[in-house]
Amino acid sequence: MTETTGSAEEHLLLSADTNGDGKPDVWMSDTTGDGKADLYQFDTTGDGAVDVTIIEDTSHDETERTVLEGDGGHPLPA
Ligand SMILES: [Ca+2]
Ligand SMILES: [Ca+2]
Repeated sequence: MTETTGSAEEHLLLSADTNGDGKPDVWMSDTTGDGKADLYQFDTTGDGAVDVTIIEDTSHDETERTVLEGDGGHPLPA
């Protein structure tokens, strides 16, 4: 596992290749430093670039997920 580009407070926990083309398309990162993933990024188009970014806020009783970028899982029109 290699550290990707990103700010110092953003730690990549896991990346996965879900469609078998050798390029990761799912990334899980910890932005709060507690060791638990709270930033999820997905490449829905298979070009290796992130299309959907979801951040998770676990500071409340109910986990809140906010889509920062993209539409939550559907490929964006080219
Ligand atoms: Ca892939
Ligand atoms: Ca993409």
